[in-house]
Amino acid sequence: MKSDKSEVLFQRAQARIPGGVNSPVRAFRGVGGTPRFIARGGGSRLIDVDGNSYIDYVGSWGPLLLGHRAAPVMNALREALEGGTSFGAPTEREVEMAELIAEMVPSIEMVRLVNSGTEATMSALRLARGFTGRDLTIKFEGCYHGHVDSLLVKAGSGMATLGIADTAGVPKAFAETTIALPYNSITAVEKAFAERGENIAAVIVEPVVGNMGCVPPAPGFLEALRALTAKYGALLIFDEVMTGFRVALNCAQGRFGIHPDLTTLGKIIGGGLPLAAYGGRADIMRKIAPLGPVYQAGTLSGNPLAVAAGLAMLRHLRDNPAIYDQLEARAAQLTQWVPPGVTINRVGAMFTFFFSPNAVTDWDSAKTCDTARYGQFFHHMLERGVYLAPSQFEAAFMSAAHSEEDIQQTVAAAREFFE
Ligand code: KE4
Repeated sequence: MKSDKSEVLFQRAQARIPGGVNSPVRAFRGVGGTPRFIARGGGSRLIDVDGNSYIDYVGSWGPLLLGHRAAPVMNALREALEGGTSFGAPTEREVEMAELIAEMVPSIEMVRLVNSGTEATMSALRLARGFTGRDLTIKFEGCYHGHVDSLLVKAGSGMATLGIADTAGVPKAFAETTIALPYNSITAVEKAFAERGENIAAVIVEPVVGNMGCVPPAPGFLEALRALTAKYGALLIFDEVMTGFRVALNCAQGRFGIHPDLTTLGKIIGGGLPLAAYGGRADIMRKIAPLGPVYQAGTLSGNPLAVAAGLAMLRHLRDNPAIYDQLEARAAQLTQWVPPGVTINRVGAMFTFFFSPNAVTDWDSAKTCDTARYGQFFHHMLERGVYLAPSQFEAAFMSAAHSEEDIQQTVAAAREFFE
């Protein structure tokens, strides 16, 4: 496949944008080669500036559960555009969005809209500290919660891809407020609480990890987090920016039957526009300004266009729950054949082909993967019109727009690599 225009654009981009991209994982550093510059999307497909068409399993890193240019979202945006782009004042749509999120996620009694997953987790963490009066946070190695200073400790996603253990620029004092533990290790969490429980404000967790690749919670792990946080008076924060409305209509918390104190949401709730949220118990959320002493704000928070897209997305999912049966079936069909030397983890419509013959249950096992071979696989698939995540340490996403033919083309291309 020709990539001439992408190569020219990448050269120009690198002159003015660090790494030529506005988010590190897009730079193909994890797999090598030139990132494809995208001209447009449609359904399950991306079309790059050279006119190459790809079956897209990145889906903008999760938001596009309905595929590109989904009719409900596009129609809502066209209508909202007639009214303008931003007001900096409350709107009816924001009330409707808050009510809809509370209806669809029972643990969320009150919610605040923000513009990115990072803002959501940063705000949720500040709120947890303000509510408990404590400073420490437990997170898990290989989990990524956005580029929040104190959470860029043994983080996944782009940091795992680039092999950045801990980012520069974060004061030691900030990093020291974070206790990073192995994912799925209940004993490690019990020990941390036994030793420092009275100073721990919150545990923040990806209830299904996407950011070291897809890693499901071990049986009992989420339940243990719920019990330990309750026992020690810490808050349980489910970071559902990726899993929210992805792994089930009622999110990971509904799929696994856990009631967190706070939840962060993003990606799907914006339908591809910049929209995220944090919410949970009303007694906690009432600590947020202007009601309480924990400050958080945003010029474009609750932006009319983003909320219109998000409302259309969530209403469509609520009114068409059978979409999740289709997503589950298509993702199961795609991951049915397990290539030799590969481990596949899948929860609902998110999955990862790990280039390791061993089980992948945490960061220590994920990082043993053969990332060079993953890079070869990535380019083999790209050349055959299949666009996977340009990193071993990311999840792949199925959308409702992916067809039987897409799955068959993908499996055929993968089989060719291993034969
Ligand atoms: P954003 O600030 O990128 O909107 O969200 C941060 C975030 C928070 N929590 C979870 C569980 C997330 O997965 C993310 C962002 N996910 C990555 C993909 N692994 C975004 C892609 C990127 O960084 O370009």
